[in-house]
Amino acid sequence: MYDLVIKNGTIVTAADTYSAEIGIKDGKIATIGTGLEASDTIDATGKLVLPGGIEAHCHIAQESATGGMTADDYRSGSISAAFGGNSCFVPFAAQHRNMGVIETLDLYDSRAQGASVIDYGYHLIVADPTEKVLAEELPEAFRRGVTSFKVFMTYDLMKIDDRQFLDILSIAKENGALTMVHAENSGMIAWMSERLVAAGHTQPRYHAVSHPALAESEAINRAISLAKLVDAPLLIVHVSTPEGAALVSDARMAGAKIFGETCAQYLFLTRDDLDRPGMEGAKFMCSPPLRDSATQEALWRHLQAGTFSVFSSDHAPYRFDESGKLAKGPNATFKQIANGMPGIALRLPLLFSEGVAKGRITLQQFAALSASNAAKLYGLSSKGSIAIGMDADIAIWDPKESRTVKVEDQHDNMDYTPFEGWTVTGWPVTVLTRGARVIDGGALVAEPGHGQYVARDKIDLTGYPGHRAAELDPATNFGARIMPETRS
Ligand code: DUC
Ligand code: ZN
Ligand code: ZN
Repeated sequence: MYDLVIKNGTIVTAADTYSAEIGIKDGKIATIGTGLEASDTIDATGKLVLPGGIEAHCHIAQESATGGMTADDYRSGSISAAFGGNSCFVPFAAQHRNMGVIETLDLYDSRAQGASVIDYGYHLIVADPTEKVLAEELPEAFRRGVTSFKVFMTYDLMKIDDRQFLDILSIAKENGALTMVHAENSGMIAWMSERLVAAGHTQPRYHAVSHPALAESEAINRAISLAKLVDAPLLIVHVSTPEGAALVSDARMAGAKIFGETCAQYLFLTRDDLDRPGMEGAKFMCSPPLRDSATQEALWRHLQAGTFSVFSSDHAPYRFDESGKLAKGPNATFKQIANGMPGIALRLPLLFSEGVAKGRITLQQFAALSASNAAKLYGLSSKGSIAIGMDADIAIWDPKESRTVKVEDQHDNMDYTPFEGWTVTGWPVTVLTRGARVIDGGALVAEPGHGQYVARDKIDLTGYPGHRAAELDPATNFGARIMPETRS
């Protein structure tokens, strides 16, 4: 009756842990019960059966505004993600200046189609919000199932100003989309960088100095204020400071439609990693930068307390050679080195090992952070849980398996991992996307092209009272209608 049955495992969802069998038919979870029969069986004795991970922040086949290309394409990036327990991912499709949004999505479709082994969607990066983009192309992107738009408050070739930010927030709100923001104060970073470089402080470690914590908290405060003005949903990506996390937490407590994400590197690495000999520190450069151990502890507490809806890798792979980190030579200043590090395969094993195995988070929190929250927030309605009718996107974990991370065991296109030598306990051994094995017993068994594009739904804001700015409310602003109605 079923195509596949998973037997003898312990099912873990964001709500429960229990023993049952899962019957899969036509790529969906058809039943959950006992005594199920099928021609194909997975014996999950001693294993945890979790929703397949959803990696919601990664840079795949993406060129930067200055032309550098990430080392991973949709084939290698998706394979690496799958080995790390993910059955779906949502990389970015990056609009650059003078590019259209639809042109951007077509380009990324051509890069992803036939290449990915797991299902995928895109967040759109908006760097050039022309009138046409705002009026026609963002709504069209939304109709194509691209229901989240990322903007930058820093980087000369990417950043938008506050007025453009308000335009995007309100168009996104009108359509039911979620805006995401890279929140750092551009002027502070430029000012610090100029002075550091002029004084000869050019090594990778000064990257951390050039991005003060205040640059993040100022920008997060401004971004939240802009979102509150128009009562639009906003997700602050890669929050790296306690001050930034507190702003997210306060806004959420007040009922605003504000969401937060943090990433593995901010919990597991510190700026001391940037202070390695020669150019080695370049391997640990990302933006916002790594902070300190007190920050790690504070971010763990926010993760435990629910400030962060999403926990991501921000996989931004640039090799430690002329194609990546060393493109501007071995003596490049920190300003000339690509920002980002790999991590798509280790996000979940690290979270399991340091989080669940060490008693910092529950299995339910792990399921929520690995898949369920991202599915809800990003409109992946058929994914992110183990329930009848959902896609059979499943990761089977051996909670006892212990591994030491080595670059030669990785499946991305990278020549280093920032987590070299870490020992992790708990490992995803089998991964299914829509009922088909992608990873089986630790080996890749799916072909590129197995992964399909997923058109996402609008964001569900049920339960968020939002923020009513008196100046935007016709009842208190002398009847001025400034915001369009939200489409249903
Ligand atoms: N922002 C990201 O989200 N990823 C890599 C670098 C950056 O600035
Ligand atoms: Zn960013
Ligand atoms: Zn990123």
